[in-house]
Amino acid sequence: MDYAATREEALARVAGAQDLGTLEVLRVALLGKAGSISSLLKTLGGMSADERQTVGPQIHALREGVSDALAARKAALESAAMETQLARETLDLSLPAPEMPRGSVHPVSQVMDELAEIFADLGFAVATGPEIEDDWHNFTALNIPESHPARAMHDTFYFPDQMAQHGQKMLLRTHTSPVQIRAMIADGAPIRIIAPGRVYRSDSDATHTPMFHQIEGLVIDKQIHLGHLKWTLETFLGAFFERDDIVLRLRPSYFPFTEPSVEVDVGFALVNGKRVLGGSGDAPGHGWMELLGSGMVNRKVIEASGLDPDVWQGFAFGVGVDRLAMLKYGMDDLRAFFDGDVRWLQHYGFSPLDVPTLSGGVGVRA
Ligand code: 2NL
Repeated sequence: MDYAATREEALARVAGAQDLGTLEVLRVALLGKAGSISSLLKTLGGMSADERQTVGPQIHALREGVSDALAARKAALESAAMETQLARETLDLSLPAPEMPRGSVHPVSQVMDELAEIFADLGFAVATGPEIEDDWHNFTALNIPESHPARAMHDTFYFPDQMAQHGQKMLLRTHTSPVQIRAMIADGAPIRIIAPGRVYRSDSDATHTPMFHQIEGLVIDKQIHLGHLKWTLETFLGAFFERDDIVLRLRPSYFPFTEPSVEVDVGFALVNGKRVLGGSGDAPGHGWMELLGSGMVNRKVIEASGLDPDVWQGFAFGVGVDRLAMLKYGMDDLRAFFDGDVRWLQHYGFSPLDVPTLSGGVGVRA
């Protein structure tokens, strides 16, 4: 039998296959179980030993040759297909990337980040502490007397008596002042910190939620006076509200933990019925808005924190973070802050990629 002719014919058909499908059909027809070359191999079994000696290698060579040709043709067709695809498909690198669903930063978190940024530039560190506090750190150390209304059951969330620790009743902190007491005890003086966080009071209506956010600031050093307090508040409020015309009015007040105590009003203008901070509240069309409480730290509080009040003095202030957020970003209902409605968050939230920086702006909108 003329295997050379069989070989030529098979190679011609392989070379002629124009696509991978045709080539596969051809492979099965030649080398598959019932393929023509496979059938030739089977004829070896019926041959004499001599015949097989001469014919065997020829059939095997035929099979090898055809198999190699099939593989080469397959590789050629595949790379041709790839070339065609690459020529046809183009990547438009100028297209914007598809929008990915992305969460948003809650305005309270945004404002706390902004405040941390502003106060970091004034040399304040951020201090944190437990939300479940004891009676001593929350009240006693702050010179809040046993009879003070803030201590009453109906104003403060107390834990059951069995949960007392070291003889102290436990409660949900009503301000972040205990964080600052702990910081003074742990680190001593001088100290310059802000204490942002959640605080709790038994209070609930349109303008009060049982949980809200507060930020307090504390500076203890030698020779600190009310002038430092006023400058610090003016600088912080100017940076926060991004205005250079913030005017403050300081009024004498009373807090057990400060002496003297100072309530701080900020001047605003009425623009289309909305309050816009800036300018003196005494100017025509202007008014004063009470914004925060502050004062020189009471010497009894400095003493309770383990420091000598004849050496160390300082100022402290406290302000509601939720209130600051509402004033800056224009929300009018405090309760929506804590409803967890994603539509509200999409509207008032901030891009997680917009990290506030003093140079880039602290209130950049998404
Ligand atoms: C307010 C405003 C205030 C403080 C908080 C404070 C903290 C320490 C010592 C002294 Cl450790 N004072 N914080 C001072 C004045 C006001 O909060 O309206 N509170 C009722």
